Amino acid sequence: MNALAADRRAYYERIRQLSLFPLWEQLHDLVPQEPASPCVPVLWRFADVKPLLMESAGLITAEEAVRRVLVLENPGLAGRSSATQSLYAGLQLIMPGEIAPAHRHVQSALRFIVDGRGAYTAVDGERTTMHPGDFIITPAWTWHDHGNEGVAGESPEPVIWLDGLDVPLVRFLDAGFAENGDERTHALTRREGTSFARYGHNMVPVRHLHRGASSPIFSYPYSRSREALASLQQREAPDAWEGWKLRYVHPLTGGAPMPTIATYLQLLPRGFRGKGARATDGAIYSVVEGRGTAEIAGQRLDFAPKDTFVVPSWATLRLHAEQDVVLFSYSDRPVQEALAMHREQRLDH
Ligand code: 1HN
Repeated sequence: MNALAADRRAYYERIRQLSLFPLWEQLHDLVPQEPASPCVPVLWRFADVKPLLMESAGLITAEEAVRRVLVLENPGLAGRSSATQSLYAGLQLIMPGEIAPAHRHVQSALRFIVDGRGAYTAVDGERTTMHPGDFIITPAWTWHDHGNEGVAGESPEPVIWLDGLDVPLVRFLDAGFAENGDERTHALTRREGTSFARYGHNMVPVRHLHRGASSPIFSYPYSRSREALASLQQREAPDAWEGWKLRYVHPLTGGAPMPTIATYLQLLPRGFRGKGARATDGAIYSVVEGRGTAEIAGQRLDFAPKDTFVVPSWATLRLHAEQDVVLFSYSDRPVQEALAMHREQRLDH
């Protein structure tokens, strides 16, 4: 070490006593030329996770666990309960007859129903029956509880859904509050289907209009979203990057259903070989239908229905479909757009 380097070292040591350090040693990491996320591409096969989730039902009840969930933690973000830097993902199991008790929190949540029938979630006084492929929201600070009463006339089934929350984002902002309900279930104040009747048909009530940052629609049923994609498939050519891709909307604003999370459903036709694209919003994908491959930053992940995978920020994604493929996905794009920092780039191969 020359004299100058030794002087610098000694100086750094001295100023560290006062919680100071020289920016010039860190500047390149603090202001990268492009996103350099520690988040990595990763896929969880449902065939691997389901048996482990079922095993957990023998170890703990939903009631004791409060939420019986296996967290899908990105290996690049170990110990942080995060799928991407801003978003959380987990697979939640509710067995027939169980209740996951009422609570509310500042974190916004989505449920994407993956497996099984007969469960419901109650949000802000209204119950919604869950069907595979339904996209359900739990807006910030709304009371919610879940249960599984089964389908009349059918044998009871375990029900599994993907939870998506803005947990890491809220933690980053140190803005989290939560409360447990006094009762196991929160009182119902509206009959099932009321919100969808009011807001789910390209119409809204003339009086008593909902005012809120989150959508007044709690459930976006798969049957309706899937029908829209099937109809587009018969009418127009797919986009070369993403097939037919639709965004779920807050019916009163046209924006995302919740302020922090955007959600999408897309269809890729059998044999589709998508061109590459990247975006600053990393995303979590849930495979609804079909097998295919996601090539993410050069890594090939073969997916099957009910699998979950993560595309990190600014990683190039190419999608290939062996069969007709339907993908649900969510990201923090509304946050990046509100802050005027969202970017995407489409490659021509
Ligand atoms: C939560 O409240 C639920 O209500 C699921 O079902 C997963 C993960 C982290 C924090 C809160 C739920 C959650 C969660």
